Amino acid sequence: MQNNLRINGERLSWRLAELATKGAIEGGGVARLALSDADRQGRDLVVSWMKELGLAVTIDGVGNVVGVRAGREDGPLVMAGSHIDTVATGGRYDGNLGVMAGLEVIATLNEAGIVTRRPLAVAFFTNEEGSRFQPDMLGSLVYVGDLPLTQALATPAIDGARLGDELTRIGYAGPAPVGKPGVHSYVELHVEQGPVLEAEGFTIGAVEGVQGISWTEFTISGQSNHAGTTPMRLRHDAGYAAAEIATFARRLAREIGGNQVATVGALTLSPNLVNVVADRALMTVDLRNTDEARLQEAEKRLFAFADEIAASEGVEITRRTLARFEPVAFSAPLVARVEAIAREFDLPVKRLPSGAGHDAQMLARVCPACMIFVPSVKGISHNVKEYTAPDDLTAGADVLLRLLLEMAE
Ligand code: HGY
Ligand code: MN
Ligand code: MN
Ligand code: MN
Repeated sequence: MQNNLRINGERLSWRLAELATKGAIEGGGVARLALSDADRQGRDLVVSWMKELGLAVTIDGVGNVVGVRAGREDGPLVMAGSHIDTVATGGRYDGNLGVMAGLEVIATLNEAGIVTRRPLAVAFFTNEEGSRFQPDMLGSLVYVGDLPLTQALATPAIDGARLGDELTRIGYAGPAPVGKPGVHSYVELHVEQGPVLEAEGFTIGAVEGVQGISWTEFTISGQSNHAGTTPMRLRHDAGYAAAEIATFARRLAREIGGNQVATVGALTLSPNLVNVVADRALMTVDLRNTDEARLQEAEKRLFAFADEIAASEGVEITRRTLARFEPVAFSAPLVARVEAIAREFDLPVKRLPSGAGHDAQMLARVCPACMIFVPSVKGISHNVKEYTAPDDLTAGADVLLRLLLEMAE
């Protein structure tokens, strides 16, 4: 009976569409920055669905929400999860799919009257994206006990708010303790957010791990001056120094090779006026690589270049690490099961690393964890045009259902 069990794809798509109305933006995307009002609306909707499905809902000190379905026995949780916060130009699938598919699994088991041996859980973690508060995956890092709650609550947002105050403001500062996860195994369904599965004609990705991530914020202080009267040799131009660092980062990615990526996503100049040499620049550089040694080499060269530019332009450059996670390998037996189940369902499946960070990489610190990818159309994500075909959403959720059933017996 259980082997033929499949999820209800229409209901899954319906939930995703409903959730996407919370923080909906032009173009069909979603803006639900962590702990914003839109995030609260999304949280309230998902919590109401968890309760409708009969889950026992707990909220912990950093706002992580876990819905538990009792098993025939007590014990560690077999968990599906992800995040429902988004970037400011987000799509409706990044993170949301893993949580909605988890709820769909619960609904399917409720309908089938199946009670698993181990308890099942569906979780969403606070601030996975790391856009508003850094680091990313902050909530799941606290959940597994590797970031102290007090430190997390003191985290400043890029808009100046304090994480703990925002949590209280939206009513999600919960009583449940953090750092004692009690998870037996963790499976996260997620859109690939890259071009590989679609380009090579695969439906399922058996994700072998997550690449290393290094986020650095540079503050460049120069001297504001008149754009017309100041000779070039007398300038200490923070804007120019920032531009040099940005072009160096792009060159670095090419030179380091492999799957090295480098991104300058945030760059603000002040006073940001057409006729004033900038005296201050604030910029971020996101470096990633599956190979830790290469990632360290990229960081070393970037920091050395920044020191050179500081000296040659006569500006002061300070840097702050916003996030730094080494590459993570997922549980080999679980990755093999994702592959085997996909094959059993006649779904073309490929093993691949994840270019994006995910909560699964934090859960992997405390239990066997894995991820299931489904294709992103044109590899687009962190963009309102993010899209995954309903059949692929359903296929991924069916693989999730089967793997959770295996883990929970
Ligand atoms: O940036 C990331 O990899 C993720 O979306 N937090
Ligand atoms: Mn995500
Ligand atoms: Mn994301
Ligand atoms: Mn992510």
